[in-house]
Amino acid sequence: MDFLPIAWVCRAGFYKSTVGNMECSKCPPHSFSHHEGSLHCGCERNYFRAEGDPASMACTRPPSAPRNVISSINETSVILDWSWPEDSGGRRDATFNVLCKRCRGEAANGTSGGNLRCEPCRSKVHFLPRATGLHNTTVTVGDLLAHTNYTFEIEALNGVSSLAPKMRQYAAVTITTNQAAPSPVTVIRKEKTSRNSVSLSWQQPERPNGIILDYEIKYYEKEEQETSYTILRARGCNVTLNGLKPSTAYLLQIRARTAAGYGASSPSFQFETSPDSAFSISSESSQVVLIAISSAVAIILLTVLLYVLIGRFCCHSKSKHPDEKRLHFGNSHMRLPGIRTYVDPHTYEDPSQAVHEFAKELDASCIAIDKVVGAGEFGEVCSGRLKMPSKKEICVAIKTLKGGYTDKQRRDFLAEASIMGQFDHPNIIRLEGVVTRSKPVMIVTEYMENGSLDSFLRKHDAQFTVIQLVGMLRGIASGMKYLSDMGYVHRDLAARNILVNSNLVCKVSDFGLSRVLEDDPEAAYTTRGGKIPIRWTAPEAIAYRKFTSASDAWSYGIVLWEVMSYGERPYWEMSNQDVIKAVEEGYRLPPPMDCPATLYQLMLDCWQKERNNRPKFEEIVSILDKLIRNPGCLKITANTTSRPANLLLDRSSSEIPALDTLGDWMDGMRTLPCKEAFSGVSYSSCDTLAKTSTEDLKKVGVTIVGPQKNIVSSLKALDSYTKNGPVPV
Ligand code: ACK
Repeated sequence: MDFLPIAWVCRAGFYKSTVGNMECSKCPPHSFSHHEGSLHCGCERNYFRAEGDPASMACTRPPSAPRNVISSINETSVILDWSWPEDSGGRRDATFNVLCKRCRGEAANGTSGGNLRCEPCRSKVHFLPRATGLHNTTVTVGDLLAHTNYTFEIEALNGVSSLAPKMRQYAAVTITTNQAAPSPVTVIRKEKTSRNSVSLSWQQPERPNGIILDYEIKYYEKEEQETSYTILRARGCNVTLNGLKPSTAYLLQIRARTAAGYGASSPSFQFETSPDSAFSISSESSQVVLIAISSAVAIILLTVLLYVLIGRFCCHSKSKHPDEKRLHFGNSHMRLPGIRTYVDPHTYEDPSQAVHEFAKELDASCIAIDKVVGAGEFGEVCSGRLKMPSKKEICVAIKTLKGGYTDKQRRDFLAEASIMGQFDHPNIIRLEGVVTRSKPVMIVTEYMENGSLDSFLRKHDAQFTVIQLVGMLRGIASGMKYLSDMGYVHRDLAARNILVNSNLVCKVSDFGLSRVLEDDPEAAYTTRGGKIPIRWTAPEAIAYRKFTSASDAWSYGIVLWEVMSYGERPYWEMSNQDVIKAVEEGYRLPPPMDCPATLYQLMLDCWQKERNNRPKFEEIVSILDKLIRNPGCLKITANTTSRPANLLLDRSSSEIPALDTLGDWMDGMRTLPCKEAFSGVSYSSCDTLAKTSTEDLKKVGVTIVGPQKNIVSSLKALDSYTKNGPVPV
């Protein structure tokens, strides 16, 4: 510290930078002077004065980290946006540096987390406007590699940051780039020329951005200037163009194709065919040349033949075309000719390719989010509007993927869209598209005004006619028939996964593979490890994971029960273990209150232990159609007043209860070993039941005389009921 030699010295906490009679100044913020006569004030700990800062200026410190970093990925470029640091450090000269790192390992997307090994990005990565000394809070980074993890560290700096390297702070964001078309082919070589052919080879594009499916080779006579051209495709990096004119200049362009589409064309490559004279032959040597040509032709023909054969073999063994990657799920149903088959997105080498194969990429600017309507495992479910250019605005539901997700979570989230995008049916929720190139990642579907079927029914307890309920059930069955025809097994069919629109149309939703079950709060872990929604699942699927359309039919029976009981919980508060045991022992849910006997019969058929005896969805649709056409068949209810509604029925019992009422008769039917004999007829024609004789009953094993009589007279009463309305029985 310097001291003034005269009496007018400044006291501690004050300073005077020049000698003279001027007044002492108070030390500016974050500075101090402990001694009298200070010429300037020193900075407090962790505060600094940059070169050129006047003594009157407060001491400052480096800024805090930038905040709220948002990344918007567009194929292989990303726009990074962030907010100013909360603490500027007391200065106004903040700038930002962006450091790019290419990372391998499992990324925790959107954050700096995850288990990543990173290295500095290649010098080819471009920053716009630049990587360092940014005055604004945004930068565009281009020419990244496709499908690659990057971490960007955004550092805030100011005039004193260089004085305190340890205090420098940055925010980090990790992203994964999307798929992108391949970069252009740049190197083309002429291998061989003749008067009417040329052989060429080229180098794979520098950035293939995926697996190159093939190359498109376009060529034309230079003079014709592209008015007519020829296009060839090649799988490898070479081609021979035949049928060319001698002594002619040609221009050629090559472009590579991946699942993301075609890349840009190569610059035009010029070549010329040999003149006619090159192959003109003297009369003396004509015979020799003729022999040589014939041999060459024979060799070429042989080569072509071999090439075709090998090509075919290769195509069969390793084609990557999606049509050839169809998975036939464990479905006992025959594939119908002309009906497309579901493609499992996980058969794609990169499942995120599948999403672009089956789902339309939407521009986030076309979507307006209105409000949050629910929560999914991956993020919020919102309602909103979608306005596509030159299309009418429509209401949509938007499922979002919340930040901080891992690559796997992103893949699983988008797998649902890859699956949904393959379906097109009025009873399957329609996918409008996905947003994957900006954040948040979204799945956009049609909007279903009445939400999930289970809560909708609970809200409207006993408010619908049976025909309305059957109409809803018919829709669900029709959607399920479509799925089973496609070879898709839902595995989580339940009223909570059915959505209802304003016209009471029900649509099957919630698609995915293992994810569906991970996502479902009803799903519980089984002893074999998987997670299964026990109450909705067929015994063979619980016991040994035999999920088929027949196990979906079991679940459909449970949905039928849920619908007819207005959203009651199947098996009430019984534990999952008790449910498994009871079902295994042959017990089944009883008919819901006021449930038409025919519908209860359908439930019981869906719950056949032997899965091949369960009705196919096609049959269920046809049964429900018949019921809708013959509503009289819905008038007989399966209720018993004497038995509590929350007791399971023992289907295996051979004991036939006293059959005093029509309702009791229906109950009796359910407990008979002969029930199967009646299945089918009961749905289609109530008359048929009435024609059943004691002989018929004997044939199906009802040999006890009392019950026989009761059943036959009950059948007659049933016939009369459907024709004439209620009669005393
Ligand atoms: O019963 P909800 O209102 O209907 O609550 C759930 C919530 O999001 C979580 O799944 C609602 N939801 C899901 N998809 C849609 C859709 N497409 N239209 C309307 N609501 C939906 C669902």
